Formats: sequence, structure tokens, C-alpha cells
Amino acid sequence: MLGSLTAKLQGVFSKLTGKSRLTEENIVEAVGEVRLALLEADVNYGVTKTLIKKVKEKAIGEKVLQSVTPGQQFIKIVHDELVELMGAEEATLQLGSKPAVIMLCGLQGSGKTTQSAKLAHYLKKTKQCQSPLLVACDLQRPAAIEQLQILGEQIKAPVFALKNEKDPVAVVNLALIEAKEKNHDLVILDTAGRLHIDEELMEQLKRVKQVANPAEILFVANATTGQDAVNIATEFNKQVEVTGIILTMLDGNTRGGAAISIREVTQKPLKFEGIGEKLDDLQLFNPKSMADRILGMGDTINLVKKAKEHFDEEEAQKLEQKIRTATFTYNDYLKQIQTVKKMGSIKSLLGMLPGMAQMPAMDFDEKEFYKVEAMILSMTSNERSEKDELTPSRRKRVAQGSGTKIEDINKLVKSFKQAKQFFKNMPNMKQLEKMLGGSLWR
Ligand SMILES: Nc1nc2c(ncn2[C@@H]2O[C@H](COP(=O)(O)OP(=O)(O)OP(=O)(O)O)[C@@H](O)[C@H]2O)c(=O)[nH]1
Ligand SMILES: [Mg+2]
Repeated sequence: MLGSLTAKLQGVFSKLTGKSRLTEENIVEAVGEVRLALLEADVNYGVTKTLIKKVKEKAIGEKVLQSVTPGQQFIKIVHDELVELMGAEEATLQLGSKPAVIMLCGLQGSGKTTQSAKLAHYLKKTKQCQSPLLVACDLQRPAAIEQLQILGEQIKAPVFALKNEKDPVAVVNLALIEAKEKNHDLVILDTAGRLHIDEELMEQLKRVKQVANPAEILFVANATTGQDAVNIATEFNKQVEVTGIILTMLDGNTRGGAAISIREVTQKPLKFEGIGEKLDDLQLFNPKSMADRILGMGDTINLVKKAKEHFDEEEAQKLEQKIRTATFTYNDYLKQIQTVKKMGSIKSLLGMLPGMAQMPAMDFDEKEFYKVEAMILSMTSNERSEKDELTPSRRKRVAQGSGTKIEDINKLVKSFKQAKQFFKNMPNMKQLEKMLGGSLWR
């Protein structure tokens, strides 16, 4: 994502870093190149103009000209301005009294149905709701109800639908009664999309809004459509007054234009971002993280959040102890693999590290990693805990069970044994201090 904008901006910055000092002249040149890069990334013209004006004013300010790291200072100015444009801080949902209603709207294929389920899942996971009800208000597309039902099943949330009804308002009315009766604390309305904005759709949304009185009306914008997304958001906002924006498809080939300009143009906060097709692929929109990603600084903000969510501190300490005393088993390998897997694909995790996303040869074969998981899963519990030695006949069985070759098992066993040996031989802290003739912590 954002590849070409990031590369262009980094090109501008690296030219400046090479300069011993900044002059008004090279600032003007750099600012011009940033402007071009933004416009090429489909950032709104007016937004680009304002941003560039501010960057120029700050950069020409005396402090930067005298700075010892002019390139870095310039990057910081651009970073700060981007953060400001995208809303500065994370925006939260204002759910109000229960059951809170959230209505999702947007054009066809922008990701409304998927985000409805992702959002229910996210709010449950973060304990902002306990019992969400998904409501199928898209009666336009024949398979829409079924799509929501499948997603609902996956996140274990009930779906309210009326198969033969034509009017979404009738569905919403009954859904709200059901929500009260069954004590749902959150109701999410998945509405129909259209190819273009049309009056009938807007009228329908207005009527749904009137009966549902949503606490939040979130416009779902496909980030890969750049300024189109911004213009459509403006129109939806005019008609139904949205309370926030969910930007989707940020894992795809986006140029960054929508992310940078949509808040400034609509004056509505960016609340979430969709970063993939899986139900876990929704996160709070964080302006600092987005600016980091645009400038090629990785995404450490979300990486740390993910790690906190999935790693259990107590478990980590236990593991550290096991490693130090070389008492870890295949079970610990398995647990680690499964924890990392829960965080997402390894490729996407590596991409969150600063500088990694731009590495041309970031080729990591995930299959090898998951092969280890399959091999351990094919072992008996005694083999996993090393109570039973992996004899040749057992290795053959494990290979068969995991669809791998006996050489793969041999390799795993060998590297496992080597790792244990390594930690067994490693001198402990006390020994190390003795060897070095004093305390390590002087
Ligand atoms: N890569 C990627 N795909 C997504 C994301 N969000 C949704 N999708 C996919 O985009 C496609 C369209 O999503 P839907 O949720 O059906 O979109 P919709 O707005 O409900 O579409 P209509 O109901 O036809 O108006 C589906 O294949 C989703 O799996 C995302 O953040 N990233
Ligand atoms: Mg849909």
C-alpha cells in the first residue's frame, strides 16, 4: 500500500539529508516536489495547497534553517502537518444509551457488509459491547442477507433479517423491537449500496436514519478510489450527515489521496480502517500511524497494539524461564507459532517494521513457518513434550501426518536439539560475571 507516494516522499527527503544546510532555495524545491507527489497520489487540490503552505512557512522559519539535521527537521514538519490534517488523535465512537445503533452507508462494494461484522467483532473484543445484533437492511442485492448471515455466524453474532420484505424501514422497526426484547446493547445496520449516488438510495437512508436514530452514521469509503471517495463522502454527508468515516481496502493498492484529504474536506473524523478481508482486519484509525506509513516509517503504533493484544505477559515470562533453563519443548514452539499467527500474516507484521515495507526483497516464505506448525501438530503429546523420543518410525509417521518429508522432520529435530544445546551451554549471569571479573551492571 501507499508504495509510490512513500517512495517519492523519501526521494525528496533523501536529497535534503545530503545537504549540509537548508537554504530557502532548496526548501522551495523540496516543497514543490512534495506538492507534486501529493497531487499524484490523488490528494485533494485544496488540501495539498494548504498543507504545502504550512510546511513552507514552518520550514523557512529560522529554527529549521539553523538546524544540524535539516533533512530530519523537514520530515518532522511534513509528518506533523499530515497528522494534523488527518485529525491529530484517534477518534472514538460515541455510542450513548443502549441499545446503541450504528448505521453503515456507502457505495456498492465499498465494504459495508464486511465492516458491519468486523465492527461488531471489534467492539465485542474491546468490551465496548456484549451482545451486538446485525441487521440486514440491504434488500437490493439478492445474496446480501446471506452474506451477512455467514459473517454473523463467524463472529457468533445474531443477524436480523426479513427475507420477503422490500422496505428496509420495516426491517429496522422490527429489529429494534427484537434488540430491546433480547437485550442487545448494540445494533449495526448494514445498508444497501449503489453504483452511483441516486436519490432513491438517499431517501431510503434518510428514512432509516429517522426511525433508527443512530448514535453513529459511518460512511464506508474505499481508499483505492482516491478523490472519488472524498467527493462521494461529501455528498453522503450533505444528505444524511455522517458522524465518521471508515476507510477500507488500505491493504490494497492505494495512493493515499483519500486517507490524507477525506477528513479535511468533509470535516468528519476518520474512525476506523479496514486492512484486509478477514474479520480481525479492522483497527482504529490513528493519524500518527498513518503519517508514519505514508512517510515509510513503518507502523510501530499498531504493531505494539497487536502485540499487547495477543501476548500474555505471564506466559512470556514463563517462556523466558524455560529458554534460560533449556527446558522448552515442542509445545512451546507450537504456542509461539500460533500466537504469531493470530497477529496476522508474517509478511504483514514484517511490513510494520520501519524500513521493511520498502525492502525490495522482502520475501519471506510463510509456508516454511507453517510447515513447522503442521509437523508439531502431527506429533503425539508425549512426543511434543519430549517424553517419547522421535525414533525413525515415529518421524515417518509425523511426516506422513503433516504432509511433509522425513528430511523436514530431521531438520526440525536437529535445529530443536541445537537450540536446546545452545541454551544449556550458555553460561548463566553469575558465571558470566565471574568470567568477566566483576559485575555486569557496573
Ligand atoms: N482487501 C480488502 N478487502 C476488503 C476489505 N473490506 C472488505 N473487503 C472485501 O471487499 C468486497 C466487498 O465488500 P462488501 O462488504 O460486500 O461491500 P459492500 O459495501 O457491502 O457491497 P454492496 O453490498 O454490494 O454494496 C468483499 O469481497 C470483501 O471481502 C478490506 O479492508 N480490504
Ligand atoms: Mg453489502
